[in-house]
Amino acid sequence: MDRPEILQIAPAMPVVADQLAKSFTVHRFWESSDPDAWLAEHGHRIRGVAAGGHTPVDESLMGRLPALEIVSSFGVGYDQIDARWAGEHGIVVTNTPDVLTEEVADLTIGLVISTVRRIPAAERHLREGKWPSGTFPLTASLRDRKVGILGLGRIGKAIATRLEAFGLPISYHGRTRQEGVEYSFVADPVELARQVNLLISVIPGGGATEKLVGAEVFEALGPNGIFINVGRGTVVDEAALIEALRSGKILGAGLDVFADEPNVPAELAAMDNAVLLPHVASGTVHTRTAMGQLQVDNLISWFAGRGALTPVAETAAVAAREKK
Ligand code: NAP
Ligand code: 8YV
Repeated sequence: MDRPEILQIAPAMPVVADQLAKSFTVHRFWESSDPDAWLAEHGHRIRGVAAGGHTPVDESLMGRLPALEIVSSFGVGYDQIDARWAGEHGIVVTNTPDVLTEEVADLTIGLVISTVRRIPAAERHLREGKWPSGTFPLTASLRDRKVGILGLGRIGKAIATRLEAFGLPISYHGRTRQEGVEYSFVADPVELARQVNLLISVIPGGGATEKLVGAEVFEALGPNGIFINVGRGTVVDEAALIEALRSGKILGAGLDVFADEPNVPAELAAMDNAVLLPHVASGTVHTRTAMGQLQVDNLISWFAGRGALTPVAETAAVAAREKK
């Protein structure tokens, strides 16, 4: 039987690339010198897409793949994929939930402490030979913090569990109240920021959340406030964040994600009250391997007629309909 033809749109870890090559005929799309001509000639044979975490998969690509059945993505966030369009056109989109939850929550705690206790600045103080001429200044503390979580989903809950162990009170905002949690729900993000002084954003990107965290939120968070973002950079109005950090409207920020990755505003990079990471929250060998395995398993399961393992909400109906 013919092996399904897959379009791999971005380079992948060897564990992914090797397994794809064993089960499918793989086309390395990013290496094409003329993508339009390639799609016109070969697009009709493509039945699956292996998507990277950041390369867009939109109507202009999927619309030229008439036999496309499934887009399997690497990452839990899928704002780079037009999943609604896919669902409306009978295409399943899968992501990699759960396997990265604990890893991302661990890194978030590291970022929280680094930001509040200024660990990178303290280390620079030592490495730059400044210790003999002066002790590092006293910092803010976690001891007087109230935590607000924007997006109490899988990762938000794992962050909350960890911060509970630190003895900190927790409240949250999302579109809906979460079942089975005792943290207090706040219906408005600005009101949540007003009630806390450590605000952690872990909501998905996309049109619905664009610049949800802006000047009003920072004003409400206040001059002792710390803002952490491990969700998506597009959720934040970066100009407003820079202004809030520059003017002392908030105390500090810890960011793993940015609006235009890998480009980080020079103003942010120059700020001593911001801790900046290059989108590494899931970036361990253990967890990236698990994510890659789930991406491959979704494709294998689909083409073996066993259905998609982790379809996203917008395409869940297609996945259920097509399961043989
Ligand atoms: P999840 O379980 O789907 O949780 C997302 C949460 O966001 C839900 O509680 C949801 O609650 C809330 N939400 C969604 N849309 C919202 C809106 N318009 N306004 C307010 N709240 C909204 O997803 P997850 O597994 O926790 O992952 C969350 C996100 O983290 C991903 O989408 C990704 O962008 C990001 N992420 C980043 C990294 C990294 O490396 N930095 C790694 C993994 C994930 P309601 O439905 O009640 O609104
Ligand atoms: C990945 C992420 O780094 O899963 C997500 O949503 O943001 C990260 O785990 C990224 O998607 C892979 O490039």
